[in-house]
Amino acid sequence: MTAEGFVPLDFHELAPEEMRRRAAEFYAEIRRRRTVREFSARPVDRGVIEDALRAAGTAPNGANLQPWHFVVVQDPATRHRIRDAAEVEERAFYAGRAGEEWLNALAPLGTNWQKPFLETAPYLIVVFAKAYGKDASGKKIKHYYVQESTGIATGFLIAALHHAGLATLTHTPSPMGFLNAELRRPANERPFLILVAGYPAADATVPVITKKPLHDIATFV
Ligand code: IYR
Repeated sequence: MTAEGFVPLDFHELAPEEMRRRAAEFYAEIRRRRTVREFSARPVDRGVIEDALRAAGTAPNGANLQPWHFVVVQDPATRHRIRDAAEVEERAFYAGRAGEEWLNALAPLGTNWQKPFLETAPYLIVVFAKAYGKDASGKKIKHYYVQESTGIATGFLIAALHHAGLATLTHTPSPMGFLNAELRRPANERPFLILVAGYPAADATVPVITKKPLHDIATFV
């Protein structure tokens, strides 16, 4: 993990037309990504998940300390318990804990407290952010930009799974502390989100939403 000197950058320069073509091609592919809430139980090759996690692990991060851990949950009994625990929190959230403004913002998405996908989809990837590390003797190692780093890695993971032809759902039961006990993760690991991954159900639908145009999300100065 620690740098051991420097090597030449493995940079592949593209011709300008090729660069434009690839930029447009990537946008065309990534814009088709949709958050899916209805999953098929069809199995997915574990190697695809492993490569997507390897891709996530290449994300830029604070001091290259790689402050994340991914727990891939396939076991049906564990998923059943995660669903039960998540639905307890979600029930309270949708019954009012979220507050009126938040619930109004979510209304167009058609979400509710029920989370059947936590049991249907073949994989739950529980992303943990490691608040600090530990060396061999148990001494704390300070981590930097933990949330940013884990967020970037999760973005890579979502893009990699989409690129591989799978659907995902970023699920954030709130609070998520139960995931430490359920998955026996240490206290320095904080649940970040659950990424549900698999094939969409054959009859899956998604809400009609729009993305802001470039001029609303970017300013060139
Ligand atoms: N955790 C809830 C609520 C939720 C919150 C946001 I912000 C969303 O974009 C979607 C859902 C749930 O998972 O239903």
